[in-house]
Amino acid sequence: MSNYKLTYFNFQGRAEILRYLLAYTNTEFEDHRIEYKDWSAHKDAYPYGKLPVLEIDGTVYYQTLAIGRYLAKKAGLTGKTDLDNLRIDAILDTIDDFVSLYPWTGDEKAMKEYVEKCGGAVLSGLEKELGNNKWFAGEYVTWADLYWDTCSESLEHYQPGFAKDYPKLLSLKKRVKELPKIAAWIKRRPQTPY
Ligand SMILES: N[C@@H](CCC(=O)N[C@@H](CS)C(=O)NCC(=O)O)C(=O)O
Repeated sequence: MSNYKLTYFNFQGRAEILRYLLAYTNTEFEDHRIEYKDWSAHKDAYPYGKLPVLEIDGTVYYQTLAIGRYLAKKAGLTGKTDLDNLRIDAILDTIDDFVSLYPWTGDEKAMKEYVEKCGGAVLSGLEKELGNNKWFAGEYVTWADLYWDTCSESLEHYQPGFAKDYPKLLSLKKRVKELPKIAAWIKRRPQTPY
């Protein structure tokens, strides 16, 4: 069995999708967390000075979505066809673009303005893509559903109620959190404010 070590900061953030995917397959992993205040002493040791990274049997892999796609394949959480994957990947990228450009500065005015300016198009687009389906892919769950939950959780922390006008997206979050393996992870994961 391979040895997994996931390194990130001591919060959910970008690494949480990877923790979800590992938990979903009951994969044991070292959940290595660096305190942000200590980061400057470690930064140079990581590819491009960024986290998260996943070490698999001692080899370091980086970029959340690349690692996530690898784990999602193993978890059976990718699309069933190439075209399903094309659509799922587009949703993942849309969510990722939105969170990547979010001003994670704690500056309330900047965060509010960003969601006002860009949030409507993204959130109403995602709500429309989901429609009355249970999952973004339709009948079956994929890691795009999980990514929506983990990313929106961070946004919700900084801007409570940011998705309140999108009930379908909110009920999708609930369904993700009720997946037994995810529910068990949420119960046992280290408690951090976000
Ligand atoms: N696209 C990259 C982004 C990585 C990234 O920007 N990570 C941030 C944390 S979310 C980081 O390492 N920040 C510390 C720094 O840049 O010094 C990924 O998804 O892995």
